[in-house]
Amino acid sequence: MELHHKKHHATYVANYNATMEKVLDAQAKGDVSGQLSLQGALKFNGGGHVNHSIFRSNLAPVAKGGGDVDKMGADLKAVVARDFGSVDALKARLAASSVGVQGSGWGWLGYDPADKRLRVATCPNQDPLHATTGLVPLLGIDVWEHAYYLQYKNVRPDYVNALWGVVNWADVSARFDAASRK
Ligand code: MN3
Repeated sequence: MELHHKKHHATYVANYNATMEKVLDAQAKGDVSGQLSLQGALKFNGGGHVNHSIFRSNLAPVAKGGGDVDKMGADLKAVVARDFGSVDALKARLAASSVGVQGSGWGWLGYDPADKRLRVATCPNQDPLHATTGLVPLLGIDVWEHAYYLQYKNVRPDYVNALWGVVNWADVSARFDAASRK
């Protein structure tokens, strides 16, 4: 996780800032084609930054409540029961979708503001959940190989199952409360 944050996340931030400067430079020159050619890099690096920022606050060491489902707020707990049946059923759905991502990407628990329901979704590469689907991200699972190859080699299911032990349900609940109050 330390390497993941210091190297990978930092690279997305640096590349996003560098791309943004090129966008502004192209804009200053009135170069619309140049601006459009940078959209892919903007989405990839900006998405990498947004996704890893959420991921980082979604996790906590066990000593700080990581993995403790009792830290889940009452409102989120009720909606999880309504939409999935149980917390275990939610975990099973999110794990299966995340493990099933082809290539690199993310699994998400999101909130759909249109019908006020929880959704499990996946995104390829670093596509940011909200900007590309409209779902508000509550809990992200990074299934890029760089997230797990050092500890879990190529065994993505073992990594996803181990992640449940460090999920910060208080953070997931705070995100749900903020999204559902709007
Ligand atoms: Mn990552």
